[in-house]
Amino acid sequence: MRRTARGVLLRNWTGASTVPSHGLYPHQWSWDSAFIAIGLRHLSVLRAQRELETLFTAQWEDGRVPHIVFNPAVPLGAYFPSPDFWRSSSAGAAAGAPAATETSGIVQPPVHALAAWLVHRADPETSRRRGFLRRLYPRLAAWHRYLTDRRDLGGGGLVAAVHPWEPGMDNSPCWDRPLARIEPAAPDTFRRADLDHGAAEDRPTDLDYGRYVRLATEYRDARYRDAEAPHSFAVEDPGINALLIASEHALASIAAEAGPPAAADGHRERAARLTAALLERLWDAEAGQFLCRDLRSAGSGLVPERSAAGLLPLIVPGLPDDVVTALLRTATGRHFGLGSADVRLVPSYDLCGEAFNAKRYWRGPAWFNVNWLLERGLRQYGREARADALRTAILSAADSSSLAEYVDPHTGRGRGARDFSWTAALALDLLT
Ligand code: 9YW
Repeated sequence: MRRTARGVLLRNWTGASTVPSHGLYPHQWSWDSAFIAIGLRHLSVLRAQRELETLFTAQWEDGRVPHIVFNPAVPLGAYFPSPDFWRSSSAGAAAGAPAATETSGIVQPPVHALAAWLVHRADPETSRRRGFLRRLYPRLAAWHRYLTDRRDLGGGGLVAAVHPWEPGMDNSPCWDRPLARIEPAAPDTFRRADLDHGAAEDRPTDLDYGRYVRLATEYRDARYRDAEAPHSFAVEDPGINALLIASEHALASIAAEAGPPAAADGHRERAARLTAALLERLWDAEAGQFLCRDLRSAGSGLVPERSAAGLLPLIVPGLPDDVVTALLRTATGRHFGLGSADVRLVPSYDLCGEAFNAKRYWRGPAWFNVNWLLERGLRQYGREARADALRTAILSAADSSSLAEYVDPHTGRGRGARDFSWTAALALDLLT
């Protein structure tokens, strides 16, 4: 297993970063790289550092870290939307997009400071010798500042996603309502490349894609300036915000090690403020989990759909006991089935939800990054036996599915791409 996972990471390395999967995703993805670095640190600390450094060379001057950094050697038709769609170097110039590298203009969850800290810890000596954290710290701080300053669209102290791709869970049923208001782009104005590699029944629908394209076009046409963009999709997602908080804690440790030491307190305070806002705005005691808030609905209400993103705050330190207890009850209950005989891994979406589909991407299948985060959260809250069982289940599903992109949560059968980088990386991490 260890050998297989290493082999995948070696083959998916392109010289300065790692592709999520050669066929389906032939560029560099933001949160993938963070998870990949967490695994790569067990294989080569230098590569793990490089993975993050490469991503951050594509950071925009406004602090945003784009969700895709395009590899210029890959033909345009290999992935959609391609650089000629995003046009970052021209349309993004006002927001400070790099001139020499093409990127997307949206973001993904901020797992990077957490990853950087874990990479540092794997070999502090090499990290210090190379000035890894010293160089990365200001970039990570600017990245978090972009999110907290420019993306607090609801004014309540949380970060809003402006596109369903931003929380990294493209077609989650949580987006169905907010997306229903979006007029899809005409199907003949774009060509999907994902269907060349994946089965249509496993992927988002054409209607979904029409809406993704419309929203991305609107943002691009506003030159990626958050103050001016219409942002007709604006959702506070518990996953993004929980990862930001975990990363803000990591940033405090990074600042203490390699930044201005006084900054550490500022990061801890920011983490505390974000945690309070998360509890205040997204916790639903009746549901026993965190929900998404749709900022564009009348009354800007919580979305009554259970996504696994609503369990991810388990990685946030210092949650009140009653919240942790309720989250565990929900995770182990009928909606997510953690630890029950007929559920192999925690699904991306409510097993009892109307929209549940065991095959279709983020509408049911179990994903390895989500389960890895939950394993970490369980351990943080002292649920060692549950964490051990989940670790075993993750490793067994990773192995039997040939390191699949995602699996059927009931059977563990692999779906989507195989030899998927973050599956390999996170399995390697759990093995070490
Ligand atoms: C796409 C690369 C990315 C992940 C996302 C996942 C998918 C891209 O693949 O989005 O084309 O749909 O949803 O989380 O980062 O692995």
